[in-house]
Amino acid sequence: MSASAPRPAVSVLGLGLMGTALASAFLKAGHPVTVWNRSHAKTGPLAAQGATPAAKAADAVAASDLVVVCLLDNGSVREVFETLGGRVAGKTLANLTNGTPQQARELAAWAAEHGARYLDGGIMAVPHMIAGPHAYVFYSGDQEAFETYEPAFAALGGARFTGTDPGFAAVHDLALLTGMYGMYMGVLQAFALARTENIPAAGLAGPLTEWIGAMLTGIGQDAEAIDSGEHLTDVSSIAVNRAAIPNFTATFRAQGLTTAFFEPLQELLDRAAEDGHEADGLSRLVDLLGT
Ligand code: FVH
Repeated sequence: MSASAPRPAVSVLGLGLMGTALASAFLKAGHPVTVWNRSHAKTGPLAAQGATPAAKAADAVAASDLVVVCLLDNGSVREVFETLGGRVAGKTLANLTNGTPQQARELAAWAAEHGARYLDGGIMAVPHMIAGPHAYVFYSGDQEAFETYEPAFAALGGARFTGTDPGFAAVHDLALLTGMYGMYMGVLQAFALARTENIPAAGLAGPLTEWIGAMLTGIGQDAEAIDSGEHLTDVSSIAVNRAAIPNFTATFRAQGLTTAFFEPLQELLDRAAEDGHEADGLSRLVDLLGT
């Protein structure tokens, strides 16, 4: 977008922590912004920044061709969409609410039935990161709509189109958040163990951060193994990890902590070993995660 081109108007539905950050970023980038929230009081701070508050979702939708939606969940989105009905015709709905691929496909079908273009999105940022260098959003769905509004989406951070299947952004979002939740669960267990021996969390934070950072450098190698099916390792085998896990369960039990975190991992390692994969790396376990 050239410096002199007018910025398209954007309406933001949902002014929770994230919706407020999104609306504020659009305002700062020079877009005319209309905002709506179920509890009207939340429009106040954005109105003070220059946004136009709308009393009804339908009024906000009427104000802009691009409608960005960020609500608690896709059940709420569906409820709000149902109140709008045919008033979304001709609009682009960019729904950045966390949800499932199936919900995204259903909302895209609903939008198509009502004459709107639909983009689903997964926000890879927390509110204070929005518009900063590390924030980006996965999008999927109507490619023409994405290309039309890509310069506007740049106000939020990076914009990564993952495909025309509306469910793809949610798949990417959920995959990355799965990695995050796995990390958090591990970190919480680490703090819990340290606390049983009066090691303060602050004392563990530095080494834990360094260690997790070092381990993250292996993700690319794991990806190559998973895509090629070649899991033989010169780093750390199924056999050695299988031998180590009982040390964790024994220690956690002895310290009065639950061992539930380790049980699924132990079960996967046992199955991999029984299937003859003791010399493979942990990437092999991906093959055992089917239901
Ligand atoms: N906050 C974060 O760090 C994450 C980062 C990644 C993306 N997530 C997802 O973004 C969605 C919104 O999250 P949020 O943090 O803004 O959530 P809240 O501050 O709790 O705001 C929720 C808004 O949803 C409105 N709302 C709830 N139910 C309904 C409904 N039935 N009809 C209409 N609006 C509804 C709520 O309105 P109100 O309670 O203020 O009246 C808020 O505007 C979410 O999917 C995250 O997973 C955020």
